[in-house]
Amino acid sequence: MRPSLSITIWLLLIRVTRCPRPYRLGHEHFWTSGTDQGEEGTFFWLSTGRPVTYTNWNAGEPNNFRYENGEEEHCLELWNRDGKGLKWNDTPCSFETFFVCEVQ
Ligand SMILES: [Ca+2]
Ligand SMILES: [Ca+2]
Repeated sequence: MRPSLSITIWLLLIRVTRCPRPYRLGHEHFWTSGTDQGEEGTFFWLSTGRPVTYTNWNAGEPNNFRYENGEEEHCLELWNRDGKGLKWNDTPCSFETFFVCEVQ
């Protein structure tokens, strides 16, 4: 059973407010819905099915890094890699981090 949006946001806020790291959001990594799982190097938004047209990659990204277990990077995250702000990185889809909610 999936939690409702209000419960999901509430759980996110609890997690965010309990973490003392930079941004006071608890972490330096945040998921977006971007992925290139369909075709390597061609990113689209899972949330809309539309292609990614604007980009804001960290230097050297996307690099589709391959890990020892064979996993490659196919999911798009925001990453404050150099402490200068959140930019994009492709990372393993199994990576556990925070997500961002869009409220309309
Ligand atoms: Ca990839
Ligand atoms: Ca990467």
